[in-house]
Amino acid sequence: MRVLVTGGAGFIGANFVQQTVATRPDVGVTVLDALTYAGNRASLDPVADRIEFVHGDIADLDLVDNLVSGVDAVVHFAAESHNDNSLAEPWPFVQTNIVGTYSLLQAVRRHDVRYHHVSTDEVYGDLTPDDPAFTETTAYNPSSPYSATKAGSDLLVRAWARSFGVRATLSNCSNNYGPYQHVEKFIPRQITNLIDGVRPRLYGAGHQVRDWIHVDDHNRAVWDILDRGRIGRTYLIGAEGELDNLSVVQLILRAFDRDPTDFDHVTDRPGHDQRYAIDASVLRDELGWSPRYADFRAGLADTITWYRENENWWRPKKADTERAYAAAGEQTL
Ligand code: NAD
Ligand code: TDX
Repeated sequence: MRVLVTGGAGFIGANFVQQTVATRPDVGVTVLDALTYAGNRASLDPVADRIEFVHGDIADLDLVDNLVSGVDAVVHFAAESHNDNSLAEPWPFVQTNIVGTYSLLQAVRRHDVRYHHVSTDEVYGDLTPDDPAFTETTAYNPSSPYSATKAGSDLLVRAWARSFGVRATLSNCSNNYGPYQHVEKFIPRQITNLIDGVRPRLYGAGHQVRDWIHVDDHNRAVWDILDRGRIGRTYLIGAEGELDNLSVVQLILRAFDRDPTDFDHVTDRPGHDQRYAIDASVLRDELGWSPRYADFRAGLADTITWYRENENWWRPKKADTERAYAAAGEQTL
């Protein structure tokens, strides 16, 4: 079997490729990645001689058609993935997340190739503290340009499955953490700030809640869906990891032996979603999946160790990332 992994030089895609090479010697992997600011060839160094790497854009119809014709399945991770960037400049999100997904769907339709679409719980909008968690039937209600373009891409997949019989599955996962995550994202930003002696930066009061899952567990679920998922279905992936942002910052500070009040409140994100939470009971009951990182604190400790030991991986991106936050107007409150 050969799989085409789009976005395989990104955080979750690279983890999927590493996991696949480690656990499935019978699966050949081709990565298609445009190496945007978020892509990093070094994330594939541990498996570089075991995979084929193609540098290109998922919106390139001819390239994608050619690559899809030679594989048995496509796992689509490539995206513009950062909410704050989508508020500063939405266009790349429309182009990659919607037009890029269209390009892949046309190719899998033409060559009758199995397709798995990786998406986010943000398509459902946000919850109040008392709402029940998202399920597969929660209505779409995205808030940001990022989540709106992911919602648009999900709806294209559902339409191509129903109208053209594309053999597709979808997954909507909660917030991932773990090694190789770009330093623009919440957890690696605070860890690398502390390594640099800079105070963590919490948006607003920090009462927003995210449902954290280790990236290894996300990708084990993706493989379960590829192996045994029902065609046409959506699966929600989450590990019952709800925590507010303030608590996460305090856990990171404690792991660095710092005072838990030693952080700054900074400008809040416009339209900031209040709470995400996943009900993963379909995935657990139907496919028998369960997370191995049931304890967020243990996963966080492993992640901090990884960033301490892999400064050469993240250091080249750190200064530009912080410059972009400053240029976007982030200020200490
Ligand atoms: P990321 O930003 O770390 O990586 C995205 C990758 O896609 C990069 O390697 C980038 O170079 C590549 N890419 C971007 N535009 C491309 C294009 N036009 N053509 C080819 N490659 C392109 O993102 P991530 O956090 O790894 O997210 C991967 C997927 O998982 C996304 O679809 C995202 O919506 C979804 N997701 C992410 C999370 C999370 O917490 N990070 C949670 C749920 C779902
Ligand atoms: O410096 C920060 N301070 C802060 O308080 C940053 C970067 C973020 N935050 C807050 C905003 C969010 O409430 O932390 C929370 C997490 O922020 P992000 O890491 O930007 O993630 P989020 O916006 O929740 O989206 C993530 O999860 C769903 C991924 O980036 C998406 O790709 C995924 O779909």
